Amino acid sequence: DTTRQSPENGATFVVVANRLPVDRIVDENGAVDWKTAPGGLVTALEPVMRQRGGAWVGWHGAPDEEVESFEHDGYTIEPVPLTAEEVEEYYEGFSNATLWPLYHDSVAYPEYHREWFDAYKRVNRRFAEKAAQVAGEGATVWVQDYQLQLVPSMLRELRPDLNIGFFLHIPFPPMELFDQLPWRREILEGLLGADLVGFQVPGGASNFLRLVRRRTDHRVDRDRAKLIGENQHTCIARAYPISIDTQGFSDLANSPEAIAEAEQLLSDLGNPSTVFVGIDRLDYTKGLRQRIRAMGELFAEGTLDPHDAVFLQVATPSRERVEEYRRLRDDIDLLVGRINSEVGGVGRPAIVYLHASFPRATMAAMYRIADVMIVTPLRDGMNLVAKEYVACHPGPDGALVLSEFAGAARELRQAYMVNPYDLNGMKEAVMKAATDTPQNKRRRMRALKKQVSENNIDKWAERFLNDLDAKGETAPEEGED
Ligand code: GDG
Repeated sequence: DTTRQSPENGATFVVVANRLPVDRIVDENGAVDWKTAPGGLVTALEPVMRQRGGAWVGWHGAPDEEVESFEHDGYTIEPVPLTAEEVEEYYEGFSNATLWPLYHDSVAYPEYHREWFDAYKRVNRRFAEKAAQVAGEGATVWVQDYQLQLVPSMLRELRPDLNIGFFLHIPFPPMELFDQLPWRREILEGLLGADLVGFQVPGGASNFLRLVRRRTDHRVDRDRAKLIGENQHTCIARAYPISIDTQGFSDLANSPEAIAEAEQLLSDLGNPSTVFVGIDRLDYTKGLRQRIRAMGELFAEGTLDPHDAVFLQVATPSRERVEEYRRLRDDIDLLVGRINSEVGGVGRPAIVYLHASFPRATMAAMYRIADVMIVTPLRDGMNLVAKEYVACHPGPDGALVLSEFAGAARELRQAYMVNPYDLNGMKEAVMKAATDTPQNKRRRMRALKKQVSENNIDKWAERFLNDLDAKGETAPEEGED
C-alpha cells in the first residue's frame, strides 16, 4: 500500500533525489552490477547519508525495471521505477530541456510541452508516495533538486507529521525568467509545501520569495512565507552554500596512488612547465565553448607556447540523449580539432581533450598537476570542481580562475575572477593566474584553502538540518538579505 500513513518503524531520516547514489548496470551477459553515479549531488550527499543512516529514495538509472530495496553503506536504498517514456518526458524533457536551461539564465532555449509537465507531476507523485511509505512518524525528509519541486506539497498532504526540507542545487532564476514557465504557480506551491527551502546563494532565496509574493496569495515576511488555506504552516527560504568532504579529497590527493598517478600524467603530457586544467560535465552551462576559444587564441597568438604549456580539458559524458548536449559535443570536437591542427607540432597537442569519466583518484591527480585550474561556467548553482581543486592541490602554489557566475564565487573570493562572456578579459585573467608572483599566488591559495576547510559538507548539512529541526527559531545568518 503506497499511501500508508505514519508507519511505526519507518526511517527517521530520508533523502529523496531523482537518482540514487548508485546506478544499476546490466552487461551483455545479463550480469547486474552497481556503479557510483557521477555528479555534484551525489558527491555532496553520499557522505552525509553514510554518517546519518536512514533511507535514500531515488531512481536506479535503468528504465522499465522494478528493483527491490536493499542495504548499502549503512543506509537503505529505496528504488523508484520509471518507464522509458517517463525518462524521456519527465527527466530528459521537463527536467533537462525545460527547467535546466530556464534556471540557468536561458543560456539554451527552454522548451515547453504540456505532456512533459504531466509526466513530471506523475513522477513527482510517485516519489512523494514512496517517501511517505518509508518515513517514520515525525521523520525528517530532505527532498533534493529541480526534478522534484512538487514533492514537498504532495508529501505534506500525505504526511502532515513530517519535517520537510528541500534543497535546490542549481540557481533559482529571477522573476523576469521564471515567469515564462506556464506552470510557474504550481512549481511555487509545490516548493512551499516544505518547512525549509534551501538555495545555494541568497539571491536564489530572494528571487523565490519575491515570486511567492507576486504570484501566490501567501503572505511573505522577511525570509518566510505564511501559508494560507487548510494546511497552514510557515515555509522559510534561506541560502546554504554547499561544499565538499574537504579532508577526504585532500587525503585522496595526498595518497601514494594519486601522487604516482600525477607523476605519470605529467610525463604522459611531456612534462610541460605550465599545466592548465578544466574538468566539467559536458554541459552548455559550463562555458566550454568560450573557454576553449580563449585558450586557443592564447596558443595561436603565441602568448602560450605549446612546447611548454598544455591545456588538459576533461568533459564527462552527460545527458547524451538530449539534443542540445549532442550538439555541444560536436561543437567542442570541432573546435578542439581545429585549434590543435593549427598550433603545436607533431606529438604535442596544445589542447588535450578527453571525453570520458575517470575514477576519483585520477581526478585528484589532475587537480594535483593543475598549475592553473579554469572553472568558467556561464551560470552554475555552486560548482564543486572549484572547491575540489582548492582541497586537492598540494602546497600553497596553484591558481584558480573562476567565473563570477558560479555560486562558488561568493565564497572563493581570492580566485582570479572572470566574466566568461568576455574573451579578452578571460585571456588576461588566465595569463595573470599563470604568471603572477609566487607571493601573490600563495596568499590567494592560502585564503581559499582556509575557506574550504572551514566550510565543509558536514557543516552544510548540519546548518540546513538544524534550521529544519528548529523550524526557523534560529535567526538567519548575517549577510543573508
Ligand atoms: C550540480 C550543480 C552544484 C565530474 N567528472 C567526474 C567526476 N565529476 C564530479 C566532480 C564533482 C561533480 O562531479 C560535479 O559537480 P559540480 O558542482 O561541478 O557540477 P554539477 O554536476 O553540475 O552539479 C552545481 C552541485 O550540483 C552540488 O550542489 O555545485 O552547481 O550544477 O564532484 O568531481 N567524478 C568522477 N569522475 C569524473 O569523470 N569520479
